[in-house]
Amino acid sequence: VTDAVLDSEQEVFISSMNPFAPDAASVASSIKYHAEFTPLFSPEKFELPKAFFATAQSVRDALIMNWNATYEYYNRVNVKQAYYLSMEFLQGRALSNAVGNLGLNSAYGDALKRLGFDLESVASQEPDPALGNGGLGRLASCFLDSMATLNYPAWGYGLRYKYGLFKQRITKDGQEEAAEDWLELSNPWEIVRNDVSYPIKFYGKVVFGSDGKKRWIGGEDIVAVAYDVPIPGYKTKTTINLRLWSTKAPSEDFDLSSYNSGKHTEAAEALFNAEKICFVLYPGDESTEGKALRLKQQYTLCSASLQDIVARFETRSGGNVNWEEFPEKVAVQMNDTHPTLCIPELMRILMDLKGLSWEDAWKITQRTVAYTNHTVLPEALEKWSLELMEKLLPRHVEIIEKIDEELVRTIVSEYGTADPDLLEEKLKAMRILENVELPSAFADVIVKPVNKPVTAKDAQNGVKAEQEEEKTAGEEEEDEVIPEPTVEPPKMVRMANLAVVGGHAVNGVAEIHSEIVKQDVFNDFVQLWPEKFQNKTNGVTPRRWIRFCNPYLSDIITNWIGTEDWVLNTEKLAELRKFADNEDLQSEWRAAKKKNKLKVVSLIKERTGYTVSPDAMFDIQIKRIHEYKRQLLNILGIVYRYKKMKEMSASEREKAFVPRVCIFGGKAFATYVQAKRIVKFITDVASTINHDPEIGDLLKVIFVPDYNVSVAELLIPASELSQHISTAGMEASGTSNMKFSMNGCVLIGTLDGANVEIREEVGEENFFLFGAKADQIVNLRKERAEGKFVPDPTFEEVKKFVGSGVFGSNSYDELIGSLEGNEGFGRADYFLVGKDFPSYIECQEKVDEAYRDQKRWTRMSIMNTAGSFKFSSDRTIHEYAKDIWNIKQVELP
Ligand code: GL9
Repeated sequence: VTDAVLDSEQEVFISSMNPFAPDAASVASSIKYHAEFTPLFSPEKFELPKAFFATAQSVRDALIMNWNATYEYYNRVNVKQAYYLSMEFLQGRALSNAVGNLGLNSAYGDALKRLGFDLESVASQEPDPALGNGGLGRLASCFLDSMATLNYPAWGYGLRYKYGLFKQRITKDGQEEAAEDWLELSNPWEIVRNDVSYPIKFYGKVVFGSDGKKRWIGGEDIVAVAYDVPIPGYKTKTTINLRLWSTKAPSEDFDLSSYNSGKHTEAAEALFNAEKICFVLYPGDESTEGKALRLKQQYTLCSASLQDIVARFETRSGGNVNWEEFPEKVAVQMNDTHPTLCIPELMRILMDLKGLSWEDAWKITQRTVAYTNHTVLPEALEKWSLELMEKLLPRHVEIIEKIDEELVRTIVSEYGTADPDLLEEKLKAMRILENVELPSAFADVIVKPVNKPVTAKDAQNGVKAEQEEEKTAGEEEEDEVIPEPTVEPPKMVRMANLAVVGGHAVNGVAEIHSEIVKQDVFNDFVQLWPEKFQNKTNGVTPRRWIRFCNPYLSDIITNWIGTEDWVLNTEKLAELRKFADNEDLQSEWRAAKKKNKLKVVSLIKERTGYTVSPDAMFDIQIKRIHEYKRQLLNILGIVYRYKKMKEMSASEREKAFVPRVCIFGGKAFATYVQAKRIVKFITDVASTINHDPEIGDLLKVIFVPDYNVSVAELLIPASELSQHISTAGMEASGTSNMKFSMNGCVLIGTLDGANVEIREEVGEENFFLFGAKADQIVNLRKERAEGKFVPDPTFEEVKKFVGSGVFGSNSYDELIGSLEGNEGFGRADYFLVGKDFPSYIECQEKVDEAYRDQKRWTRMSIMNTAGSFKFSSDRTIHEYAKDIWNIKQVELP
């Protein structure tokens, strides 16, 4: 910026920029400066979208100063740094969060007032970046906030998708998806780093170089370019980095002569091929092309990030590189199996590019990487076709084969050959390569064939068939009668097994989940390496999820416990317990809830057209639509309630039921047919009940379209009851349960995921528990499939009611059929909706009873906030730092 464009006020702002103390006047001049000189909109008018961009640019100035200082300091002190690699970061809007973390709320609030705006409406102009699908991506973003806040030297690495998670529209046919062009008006928070880019290769072949070393040559070359997003900590100068990669073709790949001869599409083919890798978050992967694209995405993330990490390690070593020190300077955390290619990629870099031996490279790799498992659903434990991977990443397959061979050696030496059945079982469960011949060195060690032949049809359906089988377990095997020629089953690479073998730590995300991981999913590995397995119960950032999204409640908490320290030390929230029955606190508490509910009343009106009463209980279930999360149980409970209401007189009804607004939100994966049927069913039920004049405010059902982080920030503070009702053992943790509880919402839930620990912390009397326990599920499913299960009459009644056509001509056969026993649509109620239905209904009656006594309810609400100290992501990050990454906090001077 030249002096000519700086007016005097701007100069004052830049030179006196203490991010903790600029006054409204200097902030206003900085916003005006950006409105004039950051050329995104017409210079004449200062209107809303432009006001947002100018404000964001001005905040960015403050962020960049701290971000540079942090970067420079880490380089100088050369401490060990952790890198969180994730295919997803569900960041949500950044403006209020950045202003809040910098402690600049009143400066920006006042400055914008001077310019004729208010901070809240300016902030609401920001597109909500959704580079994630749900809990896993949002967790990554909460972790970044905690890393920065706690002054941990740590970065995030991800991909910069051009289109984020789809926009959801609700029509009379249910959910429709549209592309989410979050970059349309540009992204003020990112800094494109044309100086930071790396070559990425696909396809090609492996040859021996003249030095006798392996070389990966030929194929398709693309370039990954870094886009940096500064992540500010709360009340600290530390501003860490989220580095997102975007892909492009090397500039020489544009074929100018083809272009000039009129072949425009062909000329630009290489460009498109490279750029399409980062077009969308989770491209549909039913097709082979889709699978290849997803694998390319994963490899791009791993390769670019590791090249970058290695380059920084070399720079920081100052020309004196000692590779053995690598794990003392670098920790890499793999967020689920998606970045598992880190393992062969680090091996490749160390051996092929840096000249290390296999043994040295393996030791370094294992000590560097660690793996977090986020789900036990078999369809989410990724497997890649060996054939596809061999084509796309031939050198990595060689490395994986060798890792598999070493693993076979370990297994054989551990279990011996005396009991071939045992050995076969172990190899089958643990090998990285599935349906692949044993390495030649072991060919005669094992007498039995490791892989059973399957039918051609099975082979064709590959993993898909296996996943479907898991999803729809209980289904009769139909194709046994027709004899078919047997063929080789598909050869697969099991990424979870690779992650367990290649990393030094494996963790689950809640106590019960980590137990299931140990007892069930990776039990064979636990027997070999018990020391690898850990638990790290998830957490959420109390900055975004109370302090900023719920200012009314935050002020009350601060007043009653006498300090705002609780935002950093959530254990202080426990002090609220002693005031739980205090009438003054109780009435302030209720008033705050009411104010938050009023905001949601407007949101509902605006998004759905329905008018709801702020005096009714707000009962919320917001999460991805999935059968295991059992939105179907919730809506059938509502249907049952409605049926009972219809059977009563008006006065009976009013006595029997507490008025409720039942709110749903969430997206169904575009090709998940059953989940989309659930969305459609909820909206059909809503439209019948909401238009029933007899029912009025006693019951309203709302599906809030296009659920995202910003919507959650409005709904959670307004919630009174929230539903976390997954089939026990299936939700690894859940994180919205923590957000709700923090905001004084009472939970109804099963003993699943983090619910178990939340209930322990807030007290069982402040949690509505129902349903089967995780250790009963296998047996219950078996009984169900054997026809031994006798459904409760209430369940039969509700299904019949739905079938009678009250909710429109659609009979919902596929939906309700999935809840039947071992016939009908073949789902045999895998998620045990029928089993848990009566206990759910009974529990909901207890909820009504508790809510009628507002003193009791408010006490329960306060006890939830007071008991939520454990669920801060600060606690989680401290545990990762100490037990897995071995990194230390470093405060900037
Ligand atoms: C998930 C689990 O299902 C959740 O229970 C868990 O809280 C989060 C974070 O650990 O991870 N795993 C997973 O694949 N998703 C999760 O939410 N799914 C999405 O993010 C869509």
